[in-house]
Amino acid sequence: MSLKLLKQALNTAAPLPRMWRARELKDHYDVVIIGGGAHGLACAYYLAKDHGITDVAVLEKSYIGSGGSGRNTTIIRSNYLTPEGVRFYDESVKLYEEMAAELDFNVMFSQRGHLTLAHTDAAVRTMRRRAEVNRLQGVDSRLIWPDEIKRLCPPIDISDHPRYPIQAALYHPPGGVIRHDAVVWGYAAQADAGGVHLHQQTRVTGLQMEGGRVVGVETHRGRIGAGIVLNATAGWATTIADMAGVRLPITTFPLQACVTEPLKPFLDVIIVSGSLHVYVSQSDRGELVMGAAVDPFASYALRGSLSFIEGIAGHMLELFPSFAPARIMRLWAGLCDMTPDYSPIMGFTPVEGFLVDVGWGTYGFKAAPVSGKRMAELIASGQTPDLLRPFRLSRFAEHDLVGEKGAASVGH
Ligand code: PYC
Repeated sequence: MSLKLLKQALNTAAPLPRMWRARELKDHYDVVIIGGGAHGLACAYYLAKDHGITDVAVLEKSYIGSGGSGRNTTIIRSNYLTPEGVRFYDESVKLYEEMAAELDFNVMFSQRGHLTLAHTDAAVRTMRRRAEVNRLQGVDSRLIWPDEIKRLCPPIDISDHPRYPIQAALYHPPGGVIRHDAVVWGYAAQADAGGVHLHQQTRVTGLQMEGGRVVGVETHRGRIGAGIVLNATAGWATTIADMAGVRLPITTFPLQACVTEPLKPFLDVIIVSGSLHVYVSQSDRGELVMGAAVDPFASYALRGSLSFIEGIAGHMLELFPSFAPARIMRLWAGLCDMTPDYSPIMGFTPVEGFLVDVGWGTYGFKAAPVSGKRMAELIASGQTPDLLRPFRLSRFAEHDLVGEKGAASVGH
């Protein structure tokens, strides 16, 4: 425990300082960011820190981190399939590695290694290709075989008894897990310290347009003028974009996840099976954090379902028969905005002043630092950074897609 924390704990008379303040809503900001998740907060933080742009508001309709940032299964990795994706997520992993020092907040990043299992010849070929692409970009990934998988993960069943025996895995040592709400709180605290206004419980009801550009945001608390508006929402990305008359190629699906009761630590790698549609890691509280494929229908439901529990339990037990006695304690869903190529959309839109950081599917949390940093650079310079160019909205009209389905981890 740090000395600062110990002094605070012993000093019961002085209330703990708030990590960010509630401020008056001003009638104009240079930049208004819609969405108080890790992406919106990271962008606000980097605008202030890297570019001295502090006249910034983050509008969140609920509490910060209440969307995908607080609902994901906290996996960080950069073992993607396309060179564009690998380069982009690799910068994010590097920013995550420095985050605790950068934000002066313990985000509990644990780089314990990430294994994507292959159960078919076709999956082995895809993993081999991913390993090659990763290594060409300087990212640590390699194909490993069942004996090494068993050494890294003793409880896994590598026998030929399961319906889909394990043939190989893509091993990515830098992959890890992190405390997701600490990331949100760390960015929020430092954005606030940099002068950014965080407005929770502030719902956007419309955008104001003048002469083909966006000039303001209507909220249920009143109108705010804005130089730039960034849509950094998930689930409501198309709703907000519609307000500016911008059509996004996005469909929203729920992704469910669950945790078991806490167990003694026994699983210190992350295991993903794209074929069985399951992934699992053990949290520092001992819970098994598990998820599956997105629901097979578009919806905005945030609750878990019995069919999800039945499916995940069956598939998980094929990999880990010893999980059988573990009880599932909680389940929930998050909203995943899927694009046709399973890559996000970042940058300018045809409407002047209206920018997007959307379409994050099932991989948004792991990209928050890099998208925040590079979107801040784009806003400050008016130029699209090289790392973001492949993910521009116009790629769909230009037939220049970035196909990442083979690395999405989760079935879609
Ligand atoms: O892309 O690593 C991933 C992931 C895990 C769970 C959902 N997406």
